[in-house]
Amino acid sequence: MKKSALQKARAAYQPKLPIALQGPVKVVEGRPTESVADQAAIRQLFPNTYGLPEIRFEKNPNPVAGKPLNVGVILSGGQAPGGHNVICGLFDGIKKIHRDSRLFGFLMGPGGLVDHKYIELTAPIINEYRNTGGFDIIGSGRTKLEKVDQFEKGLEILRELGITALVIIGGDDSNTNAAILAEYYKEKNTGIQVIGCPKTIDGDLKNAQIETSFGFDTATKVYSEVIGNIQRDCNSAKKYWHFIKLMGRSASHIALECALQTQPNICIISEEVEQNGMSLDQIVDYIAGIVASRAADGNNFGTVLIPEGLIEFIPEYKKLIRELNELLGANKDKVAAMNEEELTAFILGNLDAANVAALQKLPESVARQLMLDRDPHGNVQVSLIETEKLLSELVAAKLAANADFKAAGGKFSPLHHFFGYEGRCADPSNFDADYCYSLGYNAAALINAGVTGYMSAVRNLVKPAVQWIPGGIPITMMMNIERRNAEDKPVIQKALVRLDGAPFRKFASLRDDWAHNTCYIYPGPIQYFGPSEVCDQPSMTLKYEHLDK
Ligand code: FBP
Repeated sequence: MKKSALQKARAAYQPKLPIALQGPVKVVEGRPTESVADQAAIRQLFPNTYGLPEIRFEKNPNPVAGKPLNVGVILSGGQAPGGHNVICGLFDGIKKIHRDSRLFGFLMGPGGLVDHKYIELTAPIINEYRNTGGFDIIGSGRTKLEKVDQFEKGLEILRELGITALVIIGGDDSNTNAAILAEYYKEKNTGIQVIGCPKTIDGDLKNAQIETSFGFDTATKVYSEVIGNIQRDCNSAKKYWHFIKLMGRSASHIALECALQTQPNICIISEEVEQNGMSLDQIVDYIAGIVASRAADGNNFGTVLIPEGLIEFIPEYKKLIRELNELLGANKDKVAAMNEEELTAFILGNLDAANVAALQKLPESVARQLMLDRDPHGNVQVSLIETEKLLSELVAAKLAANADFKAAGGKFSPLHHFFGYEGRCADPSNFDADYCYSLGYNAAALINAGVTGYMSAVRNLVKPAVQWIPGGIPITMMMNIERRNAEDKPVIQKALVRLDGAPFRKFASLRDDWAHNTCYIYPGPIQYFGPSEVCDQPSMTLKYEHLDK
């Protein structure tokens, strides 16, 4: 395979490990844990894996010889920079424990386990993928592992290959499934351990124990580079308003991080919209007000960052989505047999009148997305909703009716962008390269420690990598009960932007200045070689959150 000059140089990068993982480790157990909420219900659902202690690894001055480990690995869900390094770290970790250890990769996500599609990951394969972006080493998929027959099919192939531990690299939904699988395999006494790894560019898999999910750092740096470039372009020609939608599902972490890095004129934070009960019209008013005020100063240009999940947080649409989810969830079989026309008629005939009205106010394409498209975990596919166009059209209509805007010579020429896929497979930043490699290496240590139902956790991330603290967190500790597809389900609690958190507070204290004055920052591309303050900085979200600790 032909390689770019950077790819060749990057292949030689040796990711940094926490000092504790640089040799044999010993396990230090914390106190028994409780789930973050709904303790009685979670305990009942996970009788074999509930309440386990947190684990920390420390250097072991008296190591014992390790045994060969046969391990399986799965990449689950959306791509995130650094996934390959998790696998490389896992491979190196199990080989360090015993040179005869073997790693098997299940192909195209959890479906590979169920369908028995796999490859053995050997050193020549692993070496091709060190420090590279993408999930192409084994592919990824969104099959939801939740049924007993899937667990049993998985068990067949795990037994056939002599695999005694499975590592699932995924987001909140995939790690929830990892916990369910761990419980099942423990209950059945299969001897198979299941370990999760916190992946997602969205940054919403974090809590008191997991400081950040991997991929967030690189993806937001890529988006911020491009937003910075757009800002420089728009500040040069001074004639366009750029409406930029950013991935992130429900949470606005990506938009907030990019705002902190680039200082746009406007950034909407969905969680704030919800807290303030803002209607779509009020959001449009807010944006149009800033466009008009900049126009009055002769600035007919600007940037607006929009989190992709915004619509789910506008109260009238939140209500609508909740009723839609209940309706579709409660009629799964009936709905599966309907064509699009029948389904639309069924939905419109069964929603309450206020929700039908809310739906009918939306452009047809947006209404269609809300009604019809769900991913296998039941999430609305917000990345497909063109919120950036919806908002700019409504802002244009508002400004057309604004006499002062016209009198001030105001002009409004919007351009639209959606950044998501551009950043998900970028070569990992040094931070993500080190973090991911450490997560994988740490997962090997968890396997060697014999635990199951744990998430690989590496903490103290604002410090240099050698000072990071490796260990494991029982996944049940992060769980609560939520309503999904018309049923109460145990799930890992999603982390939304906290309005009382330092990253948001910083943004809120500066945004008026950014709106009216032009304060753009141009972060430039990710740097891999050079001074540490340029190459090794963690995200601003992580740094500000650390101030809250
Ligand atoms: P995960 O939650 O699986 O990490 O997905 C991240 C994400 O990139 C979201 O930001 C986005 O909404 C979604 O995937 C897009 O899904 P798809 O890759 O199926 O188009």
